[in-house]
Amino acid sequence: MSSDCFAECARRAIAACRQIAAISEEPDRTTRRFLTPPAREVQAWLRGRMEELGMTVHVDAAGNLRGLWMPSAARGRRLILGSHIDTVPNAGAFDGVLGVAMALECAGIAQRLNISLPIEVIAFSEEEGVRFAAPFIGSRAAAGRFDPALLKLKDSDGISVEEAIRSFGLNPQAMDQAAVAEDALGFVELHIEQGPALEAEDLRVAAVSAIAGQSRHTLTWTGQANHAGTTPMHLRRDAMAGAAEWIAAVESCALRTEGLVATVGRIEAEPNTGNVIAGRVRLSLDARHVSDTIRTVAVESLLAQAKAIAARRGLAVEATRQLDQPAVPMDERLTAWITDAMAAAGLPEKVMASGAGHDAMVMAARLPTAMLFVRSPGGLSHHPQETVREEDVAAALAVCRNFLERLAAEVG
Ligand code: HGY
Ligand code: MN
Ligand code: MN
Repeated sequence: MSSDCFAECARRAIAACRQIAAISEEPDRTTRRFLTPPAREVQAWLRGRMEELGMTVHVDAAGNLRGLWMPSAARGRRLILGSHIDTVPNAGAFDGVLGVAMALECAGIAQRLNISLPIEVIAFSEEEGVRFAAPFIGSRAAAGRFDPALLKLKDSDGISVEEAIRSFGLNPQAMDQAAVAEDALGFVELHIEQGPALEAEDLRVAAVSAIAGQSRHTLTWTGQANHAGTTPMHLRRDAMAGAAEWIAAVESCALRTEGLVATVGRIEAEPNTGNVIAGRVRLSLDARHVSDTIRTVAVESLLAQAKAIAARRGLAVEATRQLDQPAVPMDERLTAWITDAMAAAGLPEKVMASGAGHDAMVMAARLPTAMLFVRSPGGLSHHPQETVREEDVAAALAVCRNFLERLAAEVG
């Protein structure tokens, strides 16, 4: 295949992402949560592309859309490619969806080159964890690691995961059938880097060595709501001031701990009005590091600091954990084949850790798993100006072609 062919495939993948970005819960920005109506529209759009590729298509009990191309000459063991189609609020067009669009291009490239390798493409239903504060629902099911307790979680409208699955026309009791074939050759996730590293080195693509571990908590600070004008400062139990002191502590802990990132991205105050001292504040903690020990020690220290700040201020603080996801190394053999494929495409064999979480970190529990990153211009992601360059996507697809041929040759 010529470079023009890869450029054409890249243009098609980027155009798909931009069209899908317009399918949203909100009129003027991209927001697409787990099993909402826009998710069904995106599935219909992708199903069309899968059927054009001659794939057999189904939606599993967790709402993952799955297309399987089984070449007649193939003997059965498949490669699984994919990523997620849900988004954060006010998202960009490429986080997750580019991985699905590129996976479909890979299937087309394999067909064009008669690479006799069965390929299953999965569009995971839920990676971000926005609707139910529980990420990776789709890939947990695909990895055979679905926890039935997830079915009970409720969204802000009081709808449970179980009800959301049923109203999408799916059977939550069939979750076991969502697990991917255990004899699959492996899972590879194509994804934007979502950070500044590749741009800083002026590189188009990178393989991934490991995905950082993640801790996600919600902390609820409780004080005493009172009149902002009549309550003397020394008589206050101000939940907002206590939370603010802790948020500053979170930032300084991350600044002094090499490789740690920690974020308070969400805050809700009650009664959330200017002339009332906040009686209750609920906020999020997201902490990540490639070392699980450093991450867990830092989180424990931050939770202890929260208790100390609350005690000194006469507040109560309660922490609930949503996620304790260990760091996950990628499969060395698949990653070596990817870096070989990069070299064969004339690209530097860059390998880097991922600060962002991905479905790959869940799928790795079931299959040999690897990732290929595409540069994020401006290092921007989880933002409407998230973008990619056509020539980087084309380069990544040339790497994929080399990788597919290597995999087919290795499995014979
Ligand atoms: O938050 C993450 O790391 C991913 O984008 N869901
Ligand atoms: Mn994301
Ligand atoms: Mn993502």
